[in-house]
Amino acid sequence: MEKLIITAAVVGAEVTRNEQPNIPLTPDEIAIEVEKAWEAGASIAHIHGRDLAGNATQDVNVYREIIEKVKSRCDIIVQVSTGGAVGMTPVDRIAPVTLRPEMATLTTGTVNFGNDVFMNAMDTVRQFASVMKTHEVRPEFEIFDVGMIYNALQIVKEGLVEGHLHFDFVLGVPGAIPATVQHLLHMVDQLPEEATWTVAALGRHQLPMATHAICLGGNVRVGFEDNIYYKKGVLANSNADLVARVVRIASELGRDIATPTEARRILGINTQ
Ligand code: KMH
Ligand code: ZN
Repeated sequence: MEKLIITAAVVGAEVTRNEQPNIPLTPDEIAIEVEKAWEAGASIAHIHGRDLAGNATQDVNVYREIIEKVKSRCDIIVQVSTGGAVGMTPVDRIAPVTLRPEMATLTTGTVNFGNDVFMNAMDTVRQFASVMKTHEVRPEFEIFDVGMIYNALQIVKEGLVEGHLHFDFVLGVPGAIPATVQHLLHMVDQLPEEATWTVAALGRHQLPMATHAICLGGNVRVGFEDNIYYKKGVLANSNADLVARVVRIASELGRDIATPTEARRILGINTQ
């Protein structure tokens, strides 16, 4: 099996400091939190921006500051969000890709998101893929339900995404596909043979689904964006604690952890 790529989704767009007092919000806090997650074994940092009030923003200047601060501390792969928060315009959402981070997320379909709708019409998906291609940013397909895999494969067929294909299965969002082993196996079955995949499961599903992914040869995303607890009723002290636990489980199961350099090779990220 390939080495395990761990993504740390340290901030997200939705979690507040009231809900998780240790969530990083400012660029400095995010960079420090990412460095700790990297030290614990993460090779990708999935990043969202927050403004001075702590609300989600896709402001290029905020992302620029975060990326510069992260890169001054560690060599982790920075993956910017193009999902942003529900209700943002496509123009705002795609803006951080112009900074040419190594990776960006690309959600390939519309889905209910709790009481909201996370809009991703195919025209928007195509436009985002095209901007990523122009800026040589490797997409990670964010897959909230099975049909989104086929939308991703469709834009690959259209030539809008080239090279290695990497999918992130986001399981357990209310309104999207639930976090079960049966659903995970079915989704993995739909992928082209050479594609790689990660599981990002929400809340109490994060740890069991991560463990399944380790066993199945997939990769793992943990962090406050998806889960703020360490165990039932106990908030996590840091994103790094969640990463460190995955490293320990992987070690017990005999799966080595990928460094960022190894993750770049596995994901076909251009290092020139
Ligand atoms: N905040 C969600 C609506 C992504 O980062 O690309 C979308 C999201 C996905 O978080
Ligand atoms: Zn995100």
